[in-house]
Amino acid sequence: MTTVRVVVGGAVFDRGRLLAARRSAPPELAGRWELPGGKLEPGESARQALVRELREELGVEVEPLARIDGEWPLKPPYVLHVWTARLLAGEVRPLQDHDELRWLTPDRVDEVDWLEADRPAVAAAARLLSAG
Ligand code: 523
Repeated sequence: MTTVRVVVGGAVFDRGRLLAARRSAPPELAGRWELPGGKLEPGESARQALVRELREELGVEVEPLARIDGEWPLKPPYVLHVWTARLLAGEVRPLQDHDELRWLTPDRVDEVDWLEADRPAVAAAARLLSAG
């Protein structure tokens, strides 16, 4: 039996908008948009991994808030978990893995081409934002 391995993505909120990040690599994912994040390292919690990944990739500090219900399959053995997070400090910049960042209001989240696995969590995040 293979144990699933978690990739954590962040639904980062700031002033009523959701952050979308366009991947620059690998070639098969480049140009698609995601909730930024990455694989958990050994011994790390999802919250810790999210804080680390967003610091590395975007140069910001975030506070993870709550997990969005659900788990979405990626290339085995990986599965995607998504947490909402609040921007604490800094301005997002595409330092690693991304070539464009966009802040989307909830009515506009469908304007970018999200990776398949992210779509249900993006819809849930937009509902949370709309609900205020
Ligand atoms: N996804 C995905 N959605 C999403 C993330 C963060 C990741 O579908 N929001 C997929 C894309 C990759 C896999 O999960 O197939 C691993 O994500 P990646 O490459 O961002 O994880 P890293 O940065 O931890 O990977 P390494 O470069 O291998 O360390």
